[in-house]
Amino acid sequence: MKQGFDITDAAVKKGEKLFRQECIFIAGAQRLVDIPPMELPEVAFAGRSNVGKSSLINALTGRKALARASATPGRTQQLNFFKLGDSMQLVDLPGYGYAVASKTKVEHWNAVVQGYLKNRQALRRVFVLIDARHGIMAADQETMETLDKASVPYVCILTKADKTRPADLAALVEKVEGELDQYKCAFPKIYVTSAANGGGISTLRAILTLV
Ligand SMILES: Nc1nc2c(ncn2[C@@H]2O[C@H](COP(=O)(O)OP(=O)(O)OP(=O)(O)O)[C@@H](O)[C@H]2O)c(=O)[nH]1
Ligand SMILES: [Mg+2]
Repeated sequence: MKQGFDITDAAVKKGEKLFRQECIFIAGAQRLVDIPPMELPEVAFAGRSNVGKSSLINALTGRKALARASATPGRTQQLNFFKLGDSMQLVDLPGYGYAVASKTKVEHWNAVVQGYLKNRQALRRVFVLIDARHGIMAADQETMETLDKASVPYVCILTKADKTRPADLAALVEKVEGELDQYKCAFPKIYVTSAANGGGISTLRAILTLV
């Protein structure tokens, strides 16, 4: 078991307080030039298409449809910026590895997301979401390498934990944490969540107070 954030009762309470603030949609950017000015510290949610980025933002904010989620991959087609009180901005990124979209579209999204991740000075931390049934895949590795090169710290989050058996989940956590050793800017410990049953959400809220 790797050393993680210090999630005390006080940190959990602080996290709940952080997310009791209103969270509002402020902008959707399809191109780098459309990205809103930097006002507050930002945290972004990255990951393969359908991994559960939008659902996780909804679970954190306690809103059912703040970020639009869908069973069909490729739902989020722009960078969506949400302002959480006066504390921070949450950024829902389009997913990568969405094979059904045209090649031109995929290349465009990759360029916009990569451009954002590399150049955004307000970006404090990225959550790289990984499906608890699949582990780290090639597209995740590429993102993590981009973040390493840009020196942006990131935390890997396993999503959809409700879809796995506890023993499989424990084995995957160990495997993924082992793989993270080779990534310079990855937080060594990973966190497990389920937007479906709320597992891990209060811990993640607490972690967000430490940004
Ligand atoms: N069982 C379960 N399903 C989930 C969970 N999180 C998301 N889903 C489902 O997975 C599908 C994709 O969720 P989204 O939140 O839209 O995924 P996304 O990563 O935003 O996808 P893109 O916008 O296409 O990149 C939806 O049908 C969600 O209901 C979870 O924790 N458990
Ligand atoms: Mg989405």
